[in-house]
Amino acid sequence: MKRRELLRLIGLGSIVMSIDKLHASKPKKSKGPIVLSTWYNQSQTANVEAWKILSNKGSALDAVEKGVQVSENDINNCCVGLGANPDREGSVTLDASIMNHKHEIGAVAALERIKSPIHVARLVMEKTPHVMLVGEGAQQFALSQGAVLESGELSDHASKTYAEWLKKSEYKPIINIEKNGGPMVPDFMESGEFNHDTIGMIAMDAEGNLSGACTTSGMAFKMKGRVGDSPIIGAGLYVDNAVGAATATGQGEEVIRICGSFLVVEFMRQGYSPEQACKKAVERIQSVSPRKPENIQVGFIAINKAGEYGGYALHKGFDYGVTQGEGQTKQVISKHIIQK
Ligand code: SD4
Repeated sequence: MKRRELLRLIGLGSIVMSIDKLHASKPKKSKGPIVLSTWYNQSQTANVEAWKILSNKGSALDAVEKGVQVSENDINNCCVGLGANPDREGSVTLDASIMNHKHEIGAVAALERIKSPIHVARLVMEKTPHVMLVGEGAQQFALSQGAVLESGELSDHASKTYAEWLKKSEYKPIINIEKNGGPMVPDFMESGEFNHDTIGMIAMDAEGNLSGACTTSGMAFKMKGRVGDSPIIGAGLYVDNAVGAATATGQGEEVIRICGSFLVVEFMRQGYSPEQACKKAVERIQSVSPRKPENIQVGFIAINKAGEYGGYALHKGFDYGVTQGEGQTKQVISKHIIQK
C-alpha cells in the first residue's frame, strides 16, 4: 500500500472514531427507580405490581418478574399467558425470557400448560446450568420445580377467536408472501390491524441495577413449533448493566433478523439516546427485511443508566407505560417511522 493511501485511511479512521466519540455521552447518575413496559393497556396494571417492589427498594429482577406475571395471570389477555390465542393446532404455547444486571439469563420456549413462563425462565436462569429450555423439557423442568400442570383448555375468548380463525382460514397456512409478508403472519394482519400485545418490561432499581423480562404466546395461530423473538436473549430482550436495557414487541421474525434488543443497547453504548437507539433499530429492520414494511409492525422500548427512556415503532399504534417518581404510570405514544 502506498504511503499516501495509508495516511488517507488512517485519516478516515480517526474521523470515524471522532464521530463515535461525539455520540458517546458520559455516564450520568441514576435518578432512581423506573419501570417501563410495552403496551400501555398492560402497563397500567403490570407496572403497578413492579412499582410496589421498586419503591420498597426491591430488585429490578423481582420487579420485572412480578410485573409481567400480572399479564400472564390475566385469563382475558389475548397474547400473554394461558388465556391467550393458540397456535394453528389449537394449543397455547408460551415463550419468555429474563435477564438481570449480572448478565445472567434464562428462557423458555413453546411451553405448554404452565401458568407462569417467566417464573420458569427465572428458574432456568437460577437453577440450571443452561439458559433455555423448550417444549416438553421446559414443561418437565417446571413440574419438577413445583409448577402445576394446567388443563390446556382454551379460555372463552381464545376459543371464540380460534373458531372464527379456523372458519376464515380454512385451516390453511397463509403463503402469499406478497400480500401477507410471509407465512407466519396471521390473517387478521390483512386488515391492517396489528394485534400484538406481548409484554416486555425493563426496570432500574434504587441501586441503579437493570433487569428485563419478556413474555408472550407469540403470534396468534402460528405454525406449531414456531418461536419468536421474546424468549431469545438479544432479540426480544437485552440488558447490559453498564449501558441500558431494551425489549421488543411486534413480529418476532423481524426482531430476530437484526438481533433487535442487543442492537438497541449497542446503539446506546455508542451514545445514542434510548429513543434514537430504538429508532435506528426499527430503521435497520425497514432497510434489511425482505418483507414489505407495510406488512410488518415492530416496536422497541429502552432505558439507559441515566434513567432516560424512549421507544420507537415502524407504524403508528404502539404505546408503552412508564412509572417513576411518585409512582404514577404515564402513557407514552411511541413515535413511528412510516407516516400514513
Ligand atoms: C413474537 N414478538 O412472538 C412476539 C409477538 C408480539 O405483541 O410481540 N406480540 O413474535
